[in-house]
Amino acid sequence: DDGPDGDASVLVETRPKTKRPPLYKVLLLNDDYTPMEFVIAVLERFFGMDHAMAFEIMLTVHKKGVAVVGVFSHEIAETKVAQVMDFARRNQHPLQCTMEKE
Ligand code: TYC
Repeated sequence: DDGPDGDASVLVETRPKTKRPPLYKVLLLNDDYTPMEFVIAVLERFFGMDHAMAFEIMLTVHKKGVAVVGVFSHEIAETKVAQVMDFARRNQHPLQCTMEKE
């Protein structure tokens, strides 16, 4: 305590600070040219979705303009974005994939 003797032994926060790493949303963006089947293939190949889920998410992006396709650590999110961008470029589609902190 901090009595008249001047001993300022102050009790402080004892809760252990378990710092969790920040998570990142990976976003897929709509465009007018990438074929729907290609987007479905991307979601199956890089995000482990089955065909029905991939179709549903593709349609969401097509209708809304953007959708979150996964949430990952910074390193994994960066890898997913790079894989999608590289696959799209190699196939000459303008598909865009980005990430943002959650
Ligand atoms: N809008 C595209 C089309 O009509 C399909 C599409 C869906 C493209 C999702 C990109 O992220 C995307 N062919």
